[in-house]
Amino acid sequence: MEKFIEISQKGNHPISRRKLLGGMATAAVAIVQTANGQVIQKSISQSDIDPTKKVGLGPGEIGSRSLFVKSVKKPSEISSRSPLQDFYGMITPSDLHFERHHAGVPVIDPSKHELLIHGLVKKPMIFTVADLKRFPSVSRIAFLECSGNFRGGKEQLSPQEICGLTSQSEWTGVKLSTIFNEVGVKPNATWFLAEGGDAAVMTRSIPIKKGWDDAIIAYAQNGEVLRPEQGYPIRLFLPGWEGNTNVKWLRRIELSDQAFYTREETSKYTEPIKDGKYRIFSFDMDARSIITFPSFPQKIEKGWIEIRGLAWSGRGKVVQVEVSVDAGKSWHLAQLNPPILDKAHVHFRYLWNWKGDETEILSRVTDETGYLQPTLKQLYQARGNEGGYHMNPITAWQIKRDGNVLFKVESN
Ligand SMILES: Nc1nc2c(c(=O)[nH]1)N[C@H]1C(S)=C(S)[C@@H](COP(=O)(O)O)O[C@H]1N2
Ligand SMILES: [Mo]
Repeated sequence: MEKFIEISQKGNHPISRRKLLGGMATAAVAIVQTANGQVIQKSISQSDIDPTKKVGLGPGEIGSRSLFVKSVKKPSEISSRSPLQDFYGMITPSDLHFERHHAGVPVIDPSKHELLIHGLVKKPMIFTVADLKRFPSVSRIAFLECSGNFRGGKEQLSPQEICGLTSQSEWTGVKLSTIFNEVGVKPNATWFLAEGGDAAVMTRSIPIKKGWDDAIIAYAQNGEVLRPEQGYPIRLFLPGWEGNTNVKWLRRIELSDQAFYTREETSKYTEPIKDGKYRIFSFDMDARSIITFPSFPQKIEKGWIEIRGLAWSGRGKVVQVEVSVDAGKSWHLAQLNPPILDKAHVHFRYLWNWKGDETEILSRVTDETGYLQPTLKQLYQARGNEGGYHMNPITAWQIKRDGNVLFKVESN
């Protein structure tokens, strides 16, 4: 405001206070209407942080996030979760991809890293990372989700805390089938072992069919080489399959005529089902959806709200997402934002006019196999309530009268 007076007086025309205020309304102050209908006076230049008054920082070697953005993964000792509630669209920024390491992130020099392929093959071979990059490349956008991706038990949980062990990237690499053709798979090979070069020496048995179908030896993610946390320099990527089978820091593949029954697939990554039985090799990630806005710890105001969320299926495409704004009594079709890709997170939205009443909002997805996302009760009925892996229940949010949003804890 002071600056404005200075400028006005430069021309040496004495001006009245009235004229000055009138002038300000056109030059430095605007009368505007806010989205909720209030009419206010808005100063156009905010003198203390006016970015038009000072040349900003020059270009950098790598980009950075705005100082005003506080999106973080909040790591625990064994994992860190994607802040799903902060995302727009379908891609997870690489630095916000969830992480799950069984023995930390190894430091691997790509010029020394090798992939050995042996067992039931005609020609056992070793590939360097450079060798792998000489084969025809493929890229595909798909999610990666840990099968331990569920947390509940209290109302103060965000989407990140409930199911932030899922993320989506564009993965680039060479098809495993291309490499299979190179080494020549023997006809009696039915499984292969994938082994990682970390301190956990993660090993998993994978049916050979998945290797021929759509497995990728990935060396890049979202346009750049893999991040160390995601398996640099190479990882196995199995679209739609439980995170654990996507072996990072991949160093060995052994083809066999049977499964290997490794530690990870026997002591872990098996789920209790009824009557004291367990199921093993449950690879497909079941369809799931979650509303990410509004969600805890956000607060909403009355009026039109775009309910937003993510839906995905490890068995194919999402065909529909339904949203309920009356605690599950009635369901409405949500809009799916294209592209709707196979085994990929899809962004959905549903317009809702919140009148201020207490209610619950929920989403449920159906995938192309006809599978409908179950309730927690249904999951417990089918498998007993020991919890375990592959929990994909419908998530409900309680909307309080004051606009606060809380996770709906369900009893078994
Ligand atoms: N070598 C190796 N591969 C691994 C793991 C590991 O600890 N070591 N963790 C697995 C688990 S349990 C999951 S959920 C995914 C996580 O992948 P991300 O950290 O890239 O999100 O990698 C899998 N691959
Ligand atoms: Mo996992």
